Amino acid sequence: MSEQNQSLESFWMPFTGNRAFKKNPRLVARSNGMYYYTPDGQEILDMVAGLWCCNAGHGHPRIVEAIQTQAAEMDYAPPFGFGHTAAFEVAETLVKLTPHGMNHVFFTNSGSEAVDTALKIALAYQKERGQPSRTRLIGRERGYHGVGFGGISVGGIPYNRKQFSNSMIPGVDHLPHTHLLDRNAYSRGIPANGIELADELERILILHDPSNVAAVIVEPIAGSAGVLIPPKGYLKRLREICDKHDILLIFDEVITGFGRLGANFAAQAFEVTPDIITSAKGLTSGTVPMGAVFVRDEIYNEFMSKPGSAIELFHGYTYSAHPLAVAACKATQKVYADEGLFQRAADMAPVFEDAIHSLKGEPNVIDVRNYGLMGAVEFSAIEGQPGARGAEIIQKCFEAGVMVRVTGDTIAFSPPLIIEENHIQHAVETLRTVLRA
Ligand code: PXG
Repeated sequence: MSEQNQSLESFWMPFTGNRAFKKNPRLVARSNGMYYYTPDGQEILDMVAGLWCCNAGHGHPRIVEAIQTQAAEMDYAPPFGFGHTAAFEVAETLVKLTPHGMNHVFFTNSGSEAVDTALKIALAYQKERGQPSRTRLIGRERGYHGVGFGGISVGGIPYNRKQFSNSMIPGVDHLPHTHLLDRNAYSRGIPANGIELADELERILILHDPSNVAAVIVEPIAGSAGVLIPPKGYLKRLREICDKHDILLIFDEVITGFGRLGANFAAQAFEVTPDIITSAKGLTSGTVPMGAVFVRDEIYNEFMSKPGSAIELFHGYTYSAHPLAVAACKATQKVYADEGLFQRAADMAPVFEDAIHSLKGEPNVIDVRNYGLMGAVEFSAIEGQPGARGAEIIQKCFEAGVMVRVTGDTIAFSPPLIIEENHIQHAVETLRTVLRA
């Protein structure tokens, strides 16, 4: 074993083929603005915002300074039974970004924790309001809701479930996914076909009886599964069905929140208001781990309406509203607002759309799709080797100085919102060259 291989051995890497990676590592050492830099100084254009999270770009001086200052001022504050003022301040700032009537937020440290928190709030809420039979949860095929037991149970990525198939939480069902390649390939923005897939919710509800269902959870745009954009009218239809049967609707906005779609949240971009929004990633522009769960006032008020002053929700984390995360979040939100980055995402979206759709007709391309600053190019699989083409393409892109994300044979883009036109052209032309080679 070479010295380098030995030094990579101890870290059991997440969601990575460890053996393949350690034979051929893709290492980064530094980041700034739109770029990563490898240990030997090669510039890598970041077309995924790290992992869909660094929306303000890397190393923003105001965010860096806020974190440094906070580390010196107060390293940690206990959130159970104590508080620090900046946590309350940032909560007030954040709830102003949500749709009307969602004025309360619960802090976590990740998207996975946000999802499990949201599911627990939904279940506890149904009990609190006297509907204890509402225990079932409904997710969707190809959904990604993190890696907690709740998240993988409502999630719909087969590999993420297979190793744990006997340990899922009970009483979960799944909507069909909305990826209709044959009918919607090469859609620009919202695909025209497939609203009827939302009606599958009615069928599932008839099977289980709506009075047994607590909540439905979906990503407004499925990210991890390869940027699956909801068909026209689909999310509104889900909302209508949930309303009809008094069921909570949860939007998992871990990726779609904080400007990714050119709006605060997908809820506003698609004009559909859920009852609960989960978020993370762009919340702090990926700088310090943090997640947040926003709830409608009726939910919070239900918990607060009982007499007495006992604990209302038996849930929380040692690091909920960690001072470093709060400082990073405050600074990040200020940067987003002062630099108009959500509007910038909206302004750049058509440029991005035109650029990636120019890849139609390149070798093995079978679909291009986009919304806001999220996009994907899907390739035909090599026969008998699903995922092999995708893996090869990201490796070649990395060698050519562009970081993209792969899922199966789909390449995803989710760049920092500070992206400029020349970055978009460079990334697309690099991919084109890789495809033609
Ligand atoms: N919900 C959604 C919608 C996500 O995209 C999570 C929950 C979980 O967040 P944490 O912070 O626990 O990782 C995510 C995370 C990929 C990829 O390959 C996507 C995510 C994470 C890692 C990889 O596209 N999303």
